[in-house]
Amino acid sequence: MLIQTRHDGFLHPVPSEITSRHIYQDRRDLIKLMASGTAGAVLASWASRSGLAQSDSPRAGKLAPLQSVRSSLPGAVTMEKLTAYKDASSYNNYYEFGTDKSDPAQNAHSLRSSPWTVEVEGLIKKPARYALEDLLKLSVQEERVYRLRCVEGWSMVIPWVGYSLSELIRKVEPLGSAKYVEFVTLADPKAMPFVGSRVLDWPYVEGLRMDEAMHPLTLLGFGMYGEVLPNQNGAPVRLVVPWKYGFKSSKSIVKIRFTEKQPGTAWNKAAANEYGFFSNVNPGVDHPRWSQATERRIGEDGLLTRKRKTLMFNGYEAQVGQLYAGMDLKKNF
Ligand SMILES: Nc1nc2c(c(=O)[nH]1)N[C@H]1C(S)=C(S)[C@@H](COP(=O)(O)O)O[C@H]1N2
Ligand SMILES: [Mo]
Repeated sequence: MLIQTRHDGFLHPVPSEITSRHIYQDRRDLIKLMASGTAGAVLASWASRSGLAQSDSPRAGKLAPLQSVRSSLPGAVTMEKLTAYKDASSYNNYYEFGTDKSDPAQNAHSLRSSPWTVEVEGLIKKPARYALEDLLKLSVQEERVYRLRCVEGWSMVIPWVGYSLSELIRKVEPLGSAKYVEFVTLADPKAMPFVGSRVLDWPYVEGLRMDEAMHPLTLLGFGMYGEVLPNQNGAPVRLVVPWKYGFKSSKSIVKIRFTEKQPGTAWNKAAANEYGFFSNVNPGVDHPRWSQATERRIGEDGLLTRKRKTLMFNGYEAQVGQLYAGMDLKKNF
């Protein structure tokens, strides 16, 4: 089924793969934007997105829909072709469920993502335990189309649903002494066959500097492709930090802790010379065992497909470059 959007020849029909609820919300946003006079750019993006969607529909699965509005944040919606849902949900890193890319999709059905609570604690005025339902309602759910670049050399373009982590951080009122944020993820040996193995130190922990955590592009994600997250992508709540290597985007978060000292992180503990705390995407700083200058976009794997050049900060330099002004990024990799 095709849903006709506008008839001035500017917009294309939108295929039904994008849920009608989604379209409806987009149209409402569009009407608001038209009233505010900023619709031009959005119309252009709409046109190209629907055109791309037609040529390669990133068909979503059959999970619960998660309503969202398209983000208007600068840099939050790349116009690149979306990775197919099938690829984004079957080629994963989630070591708690195994180390092969296909393991998480095969094994993560044992993850019970409901009921779920996230404890927020440490150097804040308002420590709290958030039930997932309350966390979901804390702010407006936005759709953000981010590139995600894995440290292993592949990348995807995924429409995430969530809101800026900064919304939650403001609510809990960090103390002046809070310099870092630590993200602790679920480590349930009953549900997760590799917890207990010696590949990594469990639970999987990640961390950000306070200004990175507060950056509006840092997303607390609850969904993708207009639906709640599949388990293998980190249900029910994960981080998405688009200018950093994928492993900074911790999945299935159970605790967020504000600290004065830089937290130890899973991959840094496993191999400090290979994975630094910052892990910003940087084509100029190679991994000790491979180059980071290029990447393979999942879904573009033809024989003649050229690798893509990896961009500084994964292409988000205009938005986040300032965070690292004056820092030696070869040392602080
Ligand atoms: N808890 C947890 N989070 C994790 C990982 C993991 O093994 N465990 N892998 C990371 C890595 S290496 C990547 S590339 C991304 C992959 O996210 P995706 O599968 O949704 O694309 O998740 C990150 N988050
Ligand atoms: Mo990764």
